[in-house]
Amino acid sequence: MNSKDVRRLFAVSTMAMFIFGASAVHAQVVLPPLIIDTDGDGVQDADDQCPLSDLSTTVLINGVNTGITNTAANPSGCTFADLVEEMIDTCLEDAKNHGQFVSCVSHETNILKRAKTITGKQKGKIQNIVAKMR
Ligand SMILES: [Ca+2]
Repeated sequence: MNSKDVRRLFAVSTMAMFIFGASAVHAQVVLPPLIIDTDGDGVQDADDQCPLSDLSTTVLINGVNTGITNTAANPSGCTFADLVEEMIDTCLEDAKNHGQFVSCVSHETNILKRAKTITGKQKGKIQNIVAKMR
């Protein structure tokens, strides 16, 4: 290899490094974003307002079956059982005694009945279970 060939090889190598080198050196494997859906309800945790949804077939309150059919998760990732649990928890937190707790749940279930989310019979079942809670 004479000096002309060396210069040509150097020029070609430099050009190749310029064209391909930078991208080759910095090439990274781009993985698809990791999608985590802890409760398997189809709403990924990042968007799930209830990441540990209750996916039972019926709504349970304090372990007692209301007989009310649970729903699949809504677009926010919450089932009807999740919403009932949240209602019960909120009433428990806000009430100073059992009477206030029962009154709170009664008020909330009246709203659910007016919105036709539950029937009058289902409202009665929830209120009956809650009245017996200690
Ligand atoms: Ca969920």
